Amino acid sequence: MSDKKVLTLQDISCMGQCSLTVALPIISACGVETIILPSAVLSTHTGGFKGYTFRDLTDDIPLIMNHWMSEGIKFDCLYTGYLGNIRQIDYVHDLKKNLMKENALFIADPAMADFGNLYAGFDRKFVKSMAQLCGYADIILPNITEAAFMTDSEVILDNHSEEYIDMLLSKLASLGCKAIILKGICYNDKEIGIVYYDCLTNKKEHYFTEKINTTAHGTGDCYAAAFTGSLIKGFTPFDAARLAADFVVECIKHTVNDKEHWYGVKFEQALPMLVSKLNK
Ligand code: PXL
Repeated sequence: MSDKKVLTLQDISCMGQCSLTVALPIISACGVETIILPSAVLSTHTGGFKGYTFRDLTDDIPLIMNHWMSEGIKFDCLYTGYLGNIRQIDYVHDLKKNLMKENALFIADPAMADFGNLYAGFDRKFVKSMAQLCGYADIILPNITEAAFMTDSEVILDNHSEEYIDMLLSKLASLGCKAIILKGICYNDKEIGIVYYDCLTNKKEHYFTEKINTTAHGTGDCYAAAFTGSLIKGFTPFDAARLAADFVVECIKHTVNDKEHWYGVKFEQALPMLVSKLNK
């Protein structure tokens, strides 16, 4: 029996603890073989550094794909994160068609916005394209801002009502995805949580953790990587969603008191906790 292989397409932000520089170590630490397809190389992420470089690798995507096809290489899971432009989104369809085994899982994290704002360089057209891509996914992992943007809804960042969350879930489901993990749900100011929603059965399961009052970069990427690794290791989607939430809290706790570490979370120090809970 061969071990499962995850292909992940997202950028390398050389400095900044996000996208591939967290996905590869985290999924690998889960014990899962991780194949990377870098969609761009940036000197840093775009969320606070000034004057970053951006080497677009869009044209390499079909070349790398064609080589893998000629080698007969196929994957059990495709996990997409930050994508730099609409052409990259279009190539995801080709990767899915040409490199995935039958019944492979497609996990789409529409990493493009947070705290009510789009990341630098994205516009309405990109959001629309990302929403369409999410329609083809088995599981999508939007935060509240991304969910609201993809469904043309009002962005409400805290004090959520159940009606608001249900409205977002129902509009996201109508994109066509099979399941949703909606992140950043706050029904009160002490807890923050996720909901796992199965679009086929309408089953909804919540999980809450303590809310630490800070804004942390890259936590969505840490969440998606821990979720993907745990799911491929055999956890149910809801158990993987819970473990990923606990992991992110641990990452934030290791970071929150270090004012100089504003650009990411010290996920490395939380990896032992993730691995030990995975192996319990
Ligand atoms: O963490 C998401 C992310 C990934 N990649 C790049 C980013 C960001 C968020 O700002 O700028 C390049």
